[in-house]
Amino acid sequence: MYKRQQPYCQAKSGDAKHVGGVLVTGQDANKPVERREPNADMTTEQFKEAYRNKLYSLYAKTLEAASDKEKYLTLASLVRDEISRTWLQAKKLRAQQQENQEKQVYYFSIEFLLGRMLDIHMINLGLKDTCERGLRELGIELAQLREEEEDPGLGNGGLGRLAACYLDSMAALELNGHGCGIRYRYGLFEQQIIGGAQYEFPDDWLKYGYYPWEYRAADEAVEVRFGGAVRLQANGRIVYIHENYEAVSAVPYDIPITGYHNNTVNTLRLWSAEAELAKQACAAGQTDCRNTLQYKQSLESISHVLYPDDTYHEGKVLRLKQQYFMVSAGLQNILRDFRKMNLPYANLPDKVAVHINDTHPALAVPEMMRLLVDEAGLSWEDAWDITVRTMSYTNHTILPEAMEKWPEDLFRTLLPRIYMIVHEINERFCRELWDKYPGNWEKIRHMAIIADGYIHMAYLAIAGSHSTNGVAVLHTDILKKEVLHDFWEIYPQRFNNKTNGVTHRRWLLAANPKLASLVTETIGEAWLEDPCRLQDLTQYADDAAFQKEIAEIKRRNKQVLARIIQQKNGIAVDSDSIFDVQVKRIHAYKRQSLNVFHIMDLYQRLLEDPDLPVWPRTFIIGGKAAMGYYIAKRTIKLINSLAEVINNDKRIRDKIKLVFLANYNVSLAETIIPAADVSEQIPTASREACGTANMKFMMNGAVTLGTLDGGNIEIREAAGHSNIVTFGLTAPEVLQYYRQGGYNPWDIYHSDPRVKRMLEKLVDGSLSSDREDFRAHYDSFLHHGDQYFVLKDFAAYVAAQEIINGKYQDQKVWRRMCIHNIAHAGWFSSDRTFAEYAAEIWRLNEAAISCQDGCEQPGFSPIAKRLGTMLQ
Ligand code: 26W
Repeated sequence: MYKRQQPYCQAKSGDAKHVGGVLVTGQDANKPVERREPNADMTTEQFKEAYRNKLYSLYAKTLEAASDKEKYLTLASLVRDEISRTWLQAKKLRAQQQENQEKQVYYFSIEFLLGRMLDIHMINLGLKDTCERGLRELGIELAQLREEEEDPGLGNGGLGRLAACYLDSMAALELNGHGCGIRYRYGLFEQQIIGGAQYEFPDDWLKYGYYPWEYRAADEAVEVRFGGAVRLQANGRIVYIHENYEAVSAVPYDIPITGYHNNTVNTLRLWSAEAELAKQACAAGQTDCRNTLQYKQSLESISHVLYPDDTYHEGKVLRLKQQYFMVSAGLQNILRDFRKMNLPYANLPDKVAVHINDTHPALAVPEMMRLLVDEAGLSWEDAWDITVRTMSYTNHTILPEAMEKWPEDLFRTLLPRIYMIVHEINERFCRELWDKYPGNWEKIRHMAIIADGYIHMAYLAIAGSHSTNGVAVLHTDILKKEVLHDFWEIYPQRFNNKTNGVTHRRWLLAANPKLASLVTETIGEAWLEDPCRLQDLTQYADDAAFQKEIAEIKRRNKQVLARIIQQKNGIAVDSDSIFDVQVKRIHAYKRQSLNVFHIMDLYQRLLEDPDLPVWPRTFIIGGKAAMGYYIAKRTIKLINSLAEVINNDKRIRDKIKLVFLANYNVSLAETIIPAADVSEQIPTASREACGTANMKFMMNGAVTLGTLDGGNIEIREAAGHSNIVTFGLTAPEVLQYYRQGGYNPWDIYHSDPRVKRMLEKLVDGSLSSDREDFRAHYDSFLHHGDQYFVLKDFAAYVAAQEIINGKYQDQKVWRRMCIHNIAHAGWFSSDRTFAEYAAEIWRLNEAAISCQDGCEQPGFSPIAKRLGTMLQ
């Protein structure tokens, strides 16, 4: 019989520890570790007092008169005050410790999909319960205010959200980790479904500004130069003079990233392009001012909008400008801070780690070279050695169309000095290859950073950094064996795997508070700091009472989602039906079409036999399609057309419903994922690098229905083969077909009547009055070779769905599967992933590494201990 447990162990003090990311030694070390206990000192009364005063000072309004937006901003400003206090302390400490400041990591990413911040800050600062209670006593529901917060869509999908989860883990692990990105004026478009089709609207997320979550640091602005030309001047050594360039001001906006129950506040610095200098140039008569406004706009357009594409490299010059803008501003800022330490540049790799999140920030390699050679006067060799030891790179996709390569002339025109440096890097790299493979021009041309008029950014990132990692075991394997094989051959020690993770604080504690408190009641709260302790739940997997509580919480989360579906789509869904969910960007390789084909087949079978023994099912699909991605946009239309038919066909007596939820983003995910029974993770094996939503579903007790691809494989290993349902071609089989062919979709068309019937329905008008509406799909499956094996995996997928249907109807079995998934989800916390990056790539906490084999001996800081234990 399970019963409530006491909270687990307190942190033990050692002779060195970290406070706010700074190593404290000697006498201070003996002061007890001041973990930020939940703001025990702020009482509910004090909160209510502070809240009223803040409301008066901000809006001179009484509670009754205030709008929800004002009530939200009042609470958020109170939280900001708390953050500022902690941040100031951390900054002061860091300034004091200038010399032996701990190594800092800077995570460069062109996307950060943060989501809303209020809840996470309140949880991390230990304020949530007090605020929620105080607000309720003031007659205000926190849930009501939550909706007032903007959800900054500064990312497309997996890559951007991963960066945000990592920021949260860096702060939770009290690591000195900072983000560097762009403060886009407009984030990822807002998706509206009109007539079943996707329409895009500007994401005007800054219409009310982003107070209180950002701090403008205008005094730390830097200049970034574009265009112009480079003149060489020999005075003792070659000096490269960049002239007639266009100068843009990069103005930083700092977003505080709070750590969980500690005194850490890290910084996400987002750079905004402002044409301050343009005005000065105009005033100084350097530029003609007639169209200064236009000029100003053209300069500021750099940080105007996020490129809404997450798999197709378009090669637009503005995108290259964005990449250089972010990288140059970030690195100038880092070297400016480093110079304050008065250390030789040779020590830079001991004090700074720069991480390149996919190839988008790969210009960090040549820009660091420019700053070290041109500005700091180092030799090329010294600069290169420092650059390689400072930089590390993560690859997030093997899709050829996503691999960035820039036309040489465009690159040279926009970045003349950087082009020269990349040219020199390539020269030296090819010479290194020549030594290894004398005479083998083919291989050298194939690996060259500059080849066939293009600059291959992945090759530049690999050559210019000491670590290249994939994001799941299978993905890293495919990088080594296939996509980057030649590079793995020459740099085997640089390649490593870091399987993705997600922050359990947002995706379980904040998104599913009822489940989180049941878990804490059952096994104590140790899982909050060490998510692997969730494993203690396995002993309750067959406990009827515990199973009942888990099922009850899921049912209530489903009722919440059902209400939202009613509001947004006007569809009544049965919250006792199986909630079968596929939410992610719309992409052919993610195979939303396979999901649609199963639904079409099930619908057909129900028409033929309305008493078919299937448990009622609600299919929920969500996701944005890149604006120029025709077939992805058609897929959204197909889903909505099918939904129209199914949801209004009384003959199947509401046994199945299909819902497309519009404008899928972080906040919607936080409501959908806790309500899911089935997590659809069905990409063509080998195509999905890892996936991270799959981990979030697992953490919330959904059962994965998936192919053996990316993170699904490791989820199966962790949860156990009987707690997941897998199907379909494996990655080696798919790669084999891509290598040697041998797959003809017509074989399936002719051998499986279900497939034939479905494909004909795409073009016979049963789904849309315009028979051409889904012609592109029909052709992609039959006339363009069904690139992603949708027809090939159809039969296995339908069979797997049958298994799900069977298992769900035995709730004892199903609930055990849910509990095992929650219990084994701890390893997929981004805290574990981050401890690995910190120890194995950035070597942040040398201490942590050496404590892996037993942290008991004295002298290991609590953080080192935490990192050490994480890595066991
Ligand atoms: C140039 C356009 C572009 C933009 C973004 C190309 C590629 C990207 C991203 C790398 C795409 C992306 O988000 N990849 C996803 O990254 C996740 C985090 O590692 C993985 O879990 C997903 O499998 C992968 O698709």
